[in-house]
Amino acid sequence: MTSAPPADLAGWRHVYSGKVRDLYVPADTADDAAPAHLLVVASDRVSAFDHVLSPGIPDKGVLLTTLSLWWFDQLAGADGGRGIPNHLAADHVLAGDVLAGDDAVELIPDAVRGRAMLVRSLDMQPIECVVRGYLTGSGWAEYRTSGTVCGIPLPEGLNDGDRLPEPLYTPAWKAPMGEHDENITFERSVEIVGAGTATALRDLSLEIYRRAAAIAEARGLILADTKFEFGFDAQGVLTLADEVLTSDSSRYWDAESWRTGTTPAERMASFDKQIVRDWLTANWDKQGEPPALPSEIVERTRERYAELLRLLTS
Ligand code: Q0Q
Repeated sequence: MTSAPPADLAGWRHVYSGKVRDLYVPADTADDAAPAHLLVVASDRVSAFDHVLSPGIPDKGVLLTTLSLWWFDQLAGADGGRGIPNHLAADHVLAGDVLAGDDAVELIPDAVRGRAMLVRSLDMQPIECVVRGYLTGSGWAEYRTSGTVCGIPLPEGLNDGDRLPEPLYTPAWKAPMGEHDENITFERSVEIVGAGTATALRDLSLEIYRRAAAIAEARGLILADTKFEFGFDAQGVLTLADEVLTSDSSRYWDAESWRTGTTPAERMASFDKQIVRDWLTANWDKQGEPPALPSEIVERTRERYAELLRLLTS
């Protein structure tokens, strides 16, 4: 289980840790240089309410990375060549090979095989591209008080878990590492990245959501909401980056439960951290450090991650 600190990886230098992932550059990268490739490593760490929880979820890193890789492939292979370009290095080779242009960088080390992505280094855009197909979470909280989501007016009379009339693009400005992202309007995103890029981010995000939601629906799942990150590659192509459509970046519900359930909890039988969030809400006053997760919650969460992967990819 990898809730341990970032691994020492031969050929790579650890440069940053988020709550649940660690970022590496090739070991011989000069401090002021921009490498051609990066290694994004997913841990078994799980976070909720801005805290990294203990213990980690066994195999979470592998389960979520496997799902991300599957989605990148699904989205890249669209009909008629309208695939979504992504940041994965060519054919995502395994350890033992070498990569042209990076001085024979040792590729994905055995220690993180299965939970690491070898990616092309992009000029990342400071916009978290959130798409909401259903009303829940922070969107439901805002709607209850103001009838809007991220300032966008919605019809009256919607309930928690309801499908929105149309998928909503609700961007956030990516604050410096460790600070909170800030919900912004599309117009504000234009001010930050320019009209062309802001429009491309919106249109790509809505297109990817629609394609992914249709794929999920065909497998009995609802993609309630998700978030994407993009960057420009060396050829100036806006490219899908980060992780994609995992339980850490998305909410998935069981479609049958959503149709037949009578309470929000029944309707929104999640495949993400909701089990953890619900347990913490019932067992922690949100003050100080959160309590350790009981083994039953850890195992149920692991099972949901594994079930989501099975439902989508098998
Ligand atoms: C990049 N991150 C995420 C992160 C903490 C990863 C920088 N292709 C790329 C990517 C990607 N993905 C990034 N930068 C340049 N090119 C991704 C948010 C944060 C740990 C791991 N940070």
